[in-house]
Order: sequence, then structure tokens, then C-alpha cells
Amino acid sequence: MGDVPSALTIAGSDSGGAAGLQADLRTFLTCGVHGLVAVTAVTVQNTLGVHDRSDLPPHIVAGQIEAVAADMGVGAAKTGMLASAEIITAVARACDRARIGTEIPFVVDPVAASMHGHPLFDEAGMAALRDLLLPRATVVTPNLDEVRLLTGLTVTGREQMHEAAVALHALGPRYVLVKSGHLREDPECVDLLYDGSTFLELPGARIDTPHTHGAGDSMASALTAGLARGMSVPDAARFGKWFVSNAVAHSYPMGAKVGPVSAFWRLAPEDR
Ligand code: PXL
Repeated sequence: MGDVPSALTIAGSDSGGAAGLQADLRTFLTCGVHGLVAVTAVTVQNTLGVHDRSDLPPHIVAGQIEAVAADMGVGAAKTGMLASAEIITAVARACDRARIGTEIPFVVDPVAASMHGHPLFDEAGMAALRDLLLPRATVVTPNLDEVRLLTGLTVTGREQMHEAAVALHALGPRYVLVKSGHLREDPECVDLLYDGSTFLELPGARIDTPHTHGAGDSMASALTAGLARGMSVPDAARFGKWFVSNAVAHSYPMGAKVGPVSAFWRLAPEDR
């Protein structure tokens, strides 16, 4: 098969299989990328909510990162649920040793809460993410709730997304990708990529479905897969947007509440 690209997700487990590392691995697979994993936490979760969780010891999270980086090679890495400030500190150190964020592209998805609104870390966690991970991020991919937690800015329209992108860029990442999914009044879903000088709009349709669990994770992991395959950041961001738009368009009901987005849509119709 020749050289297979690889990508690492540093993320939590969703027992419902919609979000978290399960969404990331599925996305990597359908993008032709071998998935490596550093598990941060296990959530007890279904479509009704996150009922319990257990965080892994920080040295076990760091150990997973260093083990795969030393032996298998990481083409690109991303973060999801990081659980605590202590885990973020350990992740930052391990990334330094593994050259993630310097030689290896690093996508920081600043996941703050589950889609049911359950916090996936606290205020100290968001401060640690801002101070320790954003300065080494190749791209940060916040939704509008996460923009508010990181910058204090409340975005209610497309114009303010520009302001938010500038404020986030000042925190140190090379690129900022502000996602517009939460602008529910906007008939389109136009995300914004900013590199400190140029704004690039990523247009997309707003798809009318309640089943969007795992959308943010799938966007960030498709972007990461694109980087692992050697794409530029703007091309990988366009690829991520294309991937997640299709995943939302093919989402399906499962359980009592919000169902998962699909990673199956890239499979042949007879295999879905
Ligand atoms: O979608 C963000 C997310 C990430 N990681 C885990 C989650 C969720 C949302 O529910 O449960 C483990």
C-alpha cells in the first residue's frame, strides 16, 4: 500500500459513538488516514446526556502521544475533549517532545461542552488551553460558544466573526477557523478562516436537521486528515467543510434525542 498517512486524535470517548474519538477515527478512516489515539477521558453518554465520566491520569495521556510519535510517526494531530488543566499541561509537554505544533501540524478544537451542554472541562481548563495550546496551534476551530469562552466576544452575526477571528489570532495560533453553525438565523453556514492578514470565507448550506451530534469533531478531524495528506491549511479547511456538510446532510436519528452525523456518506451506497 505504500506510505499510509497517519493522524493522531487526543480526545475523549463517547459511549454513544457519535462524537469524541469515535467520530475522529471514523472520519480518519473514510479520509484514507490511519488513526492514532491518545484517550483523555471516558464519558458515560447516550443521546440524553453525559451521565458520568472518568478522566485518565495525565501521564497516561502524555505517554500515548509520545509512544505513537516515537515509533509510528504522526502526520498531523488534533485535540478534542481534554478534560482538565492537568491533562492540558501534560499534553503541551508531550507535544513539545513529539514536535507536534512545530514540525507536525496541530489542530486545536477547543471543545468546552458536550452538545447537551455538559461541561467537558472547567474554567481552569479553558485558561490552560488558551495559554498552553493556542500558541502552538496550526489551526484553532472554535464554535461561537467557544469563541465567547476564549475571548469574551459574543458573536450574533457574520460581521462579528471577523472581529472574533482577529481576537483569537492574537492568542497565538497560525490560523483561526470560526465556525458559524450556531448562527441559527443565518440561512447559510459560512465559516471564516483567518491567518492574521487574509480572510477566507468557506461557504456552505445550512442543513435543516436536528441530528448534528459529532459535527464539530468531524469537521476538525477531516481538516486534520487533509493536513496529514499534505494539503495546505486553506485546502484542508475547505476539505473539512465539504466533509462535514455531507456528514450533516446524511445524519440519522438514533436514540431519543440528537442523532449522529454520518461518516458513511463516502462509502458506496450498497455499503451504507
Ligand atoms: O462534540 C464534542 C465532544 C467531544 N468529545 C466527547 C464528547 C463531545 C460531545 O458530546 O462527548 C467525548
